Amino acid sequence: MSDDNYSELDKGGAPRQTVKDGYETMTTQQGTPVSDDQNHLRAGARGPMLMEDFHFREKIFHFDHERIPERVVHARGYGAHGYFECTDTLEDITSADLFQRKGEKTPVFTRFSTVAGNKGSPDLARDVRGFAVKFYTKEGNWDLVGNNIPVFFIQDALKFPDLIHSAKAEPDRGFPQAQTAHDNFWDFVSLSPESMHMIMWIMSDRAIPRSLRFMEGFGVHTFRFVNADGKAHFVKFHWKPKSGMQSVVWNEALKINGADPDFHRRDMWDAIQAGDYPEWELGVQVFDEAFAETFDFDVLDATKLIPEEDVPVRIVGRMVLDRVVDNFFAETEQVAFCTQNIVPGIDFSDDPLLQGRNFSYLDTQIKRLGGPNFTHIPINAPKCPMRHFQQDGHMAMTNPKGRANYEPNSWGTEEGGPREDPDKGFKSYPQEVAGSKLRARSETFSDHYSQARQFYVSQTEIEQKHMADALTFELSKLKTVAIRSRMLGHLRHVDEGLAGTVADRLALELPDKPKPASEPKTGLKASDALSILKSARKTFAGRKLGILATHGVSADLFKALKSEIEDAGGMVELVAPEIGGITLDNDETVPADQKIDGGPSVLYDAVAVLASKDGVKKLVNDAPSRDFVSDAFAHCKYIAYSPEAKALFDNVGLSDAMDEACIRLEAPGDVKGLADTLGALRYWDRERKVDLDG
Ligand code: HDD
Repeated sequence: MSDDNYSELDKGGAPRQTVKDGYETMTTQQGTPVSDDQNHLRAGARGPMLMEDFHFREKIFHFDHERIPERVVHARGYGAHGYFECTDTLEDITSADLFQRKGEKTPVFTRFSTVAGNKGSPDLARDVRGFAVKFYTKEGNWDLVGNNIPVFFIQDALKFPDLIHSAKAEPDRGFPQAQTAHDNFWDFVSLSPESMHMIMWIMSDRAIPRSLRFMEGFGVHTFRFVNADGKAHFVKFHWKPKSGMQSVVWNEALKINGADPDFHRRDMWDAIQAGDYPEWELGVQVFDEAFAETFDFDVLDATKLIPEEDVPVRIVGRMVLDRVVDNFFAETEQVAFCTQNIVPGIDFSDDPLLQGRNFSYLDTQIKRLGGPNFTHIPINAPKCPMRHFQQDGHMAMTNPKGRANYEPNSWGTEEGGPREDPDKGFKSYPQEVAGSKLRARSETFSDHYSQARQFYVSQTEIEQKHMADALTFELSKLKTVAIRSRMLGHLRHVDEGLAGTVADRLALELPDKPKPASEPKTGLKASDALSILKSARKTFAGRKLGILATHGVSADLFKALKSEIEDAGGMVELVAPEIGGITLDNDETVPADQKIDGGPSVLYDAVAVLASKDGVKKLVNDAPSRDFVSDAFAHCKYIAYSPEAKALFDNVGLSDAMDEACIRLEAPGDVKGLADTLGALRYWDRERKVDLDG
């Protein structure tokens, strides 16, 4: 801003901007124009404050009340707007309006989150990610409040407070933040064998996604689809990312949390702003009572999934997120998801976790948003007509007109307000219900290990290694050795090899296996869909290459590299010793996106180092430049480099280690096909060589 924008100086000497500079008039919340927003009203220039200063009081009062309670779980989140497009109609299976017409779009708002950390915690915690979608359908809002993992820790909602208390910071010391690597969490789960399947998932790379754009989502529970004839099917919901799944490695996650704690939200914001809209396919697994009866597990048990090999996922639509929020608080913070929000054609099942959730979400919104009218907040309001006789309450914004606030009434169709629609109105599926009133867990929920094992054996060797690493890391943080040991007992039911590896690394004897509630099933087949790497889509689209470059590098090579990546739908950032950028060998200047201290290689999916002979001399002694290459190497990334840059690799001791994923670029032509190669995303063969526990 130029100094011309100041019309006068305050008495204190500070420049003052006023309406004379072309700005709009500032007012109080009451619309009263403000003459001075720099000094409160006082008795004499050096005297005490006067209570009558309504502008001061209003401004400070409002500031004092800016915060609302953060969500008790999933406090840290990031949301975006978009649409759902129906690509395959489901009219034979559900009457839900959004699935009736191919090509029709329904607006959505989606919020992703971590579970355990508070609002200000880092994005790359090892944690489940929330994946909550609000569909603004023509027949009301449908909230599909899921996670990026298809199963859950517990079977009964009554245990949710215990689970969450154990996972969050310990109550006496107030730490650790956003981590499960502490005694309370592992104490609880090791005493709750039903958690073992979920434990395998959170110890896998699913819990450290590279981007919110590169993860799957799941409705988790079994729901019901009901068609126009009242016939019901069971359904499970799946979100599949268009760009495929991708995760980081743990050492990288730790460093990203330091380099950019907002890594995931920034990535989402940047992608949408760049027009590279994140996209997922919506798939459904539809099955009937007959399948449910013959399936090995109870479909009402949220600690179990149905392998895609048993019931294929039918793709019925796609979700595109194409608009960032205008205001984070108004939209992302105030959005209120409720599992109870369903629409005609969709219904609940008797899953005891889902039934309990249906109470909790509405209840929590009242606390968080301050009253029963949170549905009047624009982000929560349906986009279809709303007509009812509910009235008043705190902050009522949309209020009925006329005298009718009850029914039946005698005021006729013009003034008498709305009435029920017996044909199209929501009807619960008329399921037969019988049984004694009791507190009990069905025996069909008692197998806690079989699917944990199935998940483990479905992984590639490198993914299994990551799980052993994660378990070792987490358990190594416990102060109580007995809890470590108890977990090893459970792991023996999952896989003896895994239990043995973790026991060795913790220097513990393997304990006896705990007695299972029911004998685990043997012989469940591996399911490829459960592995990130087996379902890889091999593309660099939507990924980012970080080029560390110095003055004097070849303009032709630099430009060829940039085009190769951008033409493949990737992004490129220039990292340079100075933020002013670099001058290429044709004297052209390119501004840097990051100064090297602020652009470590952990922020990129692959890296390149381009240096001139003189330039590289600077890099070899620079700690951030040295970390840039040694981290990229240790994190199994693809690394392209110009011949002059090799000195940097030699200097950090990598000269003999360079492998086929270190790609030498001598001339511009060498970049041809590089984007395809980088589509593999990591060169996992390297990992065993760079890891003590290899
Ligand atoms: Fe929950 C928030 C997902 C079990 C109680 N949950 C919340 C959010 C997600 C989930 C994504 C954040 C929504 C947003 O972005 O605003 N929760 C799940 C999944 C579960 C699950 C996939 C198991 C399948 N949750 C669960 C249980 C209970 C709750 C069993 C309680 C009985 N969850 C809540 C809550 C939250 C919440 C306390 C906190 C903030 C909010 O609701 O809006 O009501």
